[in-house]
Amino acid sequence: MFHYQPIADARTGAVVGLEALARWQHPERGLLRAADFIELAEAHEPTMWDLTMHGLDRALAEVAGLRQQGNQLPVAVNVSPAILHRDELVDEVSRAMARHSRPAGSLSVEVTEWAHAADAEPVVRTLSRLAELGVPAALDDFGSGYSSLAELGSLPIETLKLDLAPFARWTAENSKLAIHGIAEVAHALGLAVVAERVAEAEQWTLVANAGCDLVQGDRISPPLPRDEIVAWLD
Ligand code: G
Ligand code: MN
Repeated sequence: MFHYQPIADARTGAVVGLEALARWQHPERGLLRAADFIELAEAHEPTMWDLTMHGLDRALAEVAGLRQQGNQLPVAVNVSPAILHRDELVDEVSRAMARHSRPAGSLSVEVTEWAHAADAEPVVRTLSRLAELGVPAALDDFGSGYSSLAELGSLPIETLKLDLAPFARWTAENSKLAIHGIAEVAHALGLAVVAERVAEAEQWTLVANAGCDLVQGDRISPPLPRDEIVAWLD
């Protein structure tokens, strides 16, 4: 099952998309976040494949028809490099979009957990083919996860998702300088920048002034079940 978190324009606050985040309703432990079980699934490639394919179908079904200011909201699905090398992924994505009558631009993928990538070359091929299909890719958790400058410059991506967590121990002034610099590099490479984990109003102001294009985080909305996000969007 998924919860959905809005991604908004950094200047206007207008919602421009939703990220689907995996959740697991555990009978004893309650609602588990992706961080609590995704690593386990990643260790077993067929499990990760099934989870992602099932999730893709659910996310397309649940977000189809959701509009904001007259525009169809696109949904971003997280995909691990552990399965991005599989050739049949592009056909599966294409079929899922057709099944839900979703046009190009209504789905994107976020590339997570780069450490699990066996080999970059097949991943580059898959991402290029997805882009041709109208499914752009974002590099996830830049700055805190495993994604690095190597991926930033070599993958066919359109968006950089910059995690604000590492800046928690920086001064505001240094954070602003660094985020500004990172945004400049990303823009020079033709990428849009999403600031992730924007929790406070001051952080939103800071990242907007530093040139980030989009914002995501609890300051806008935490991830919510589908029905609650629909109500929130209204
Ligand atoms: O929601 P939470 O903070 O637990 O998410 C932790 C991380 O797990 C995030 O980086 C997110 O992108 C990733 N994640 C969430 N859902 C999925 C999913 O369905 N598949 C994969 N591969 N990663 C996911
Ligand atoms: Mn993500």
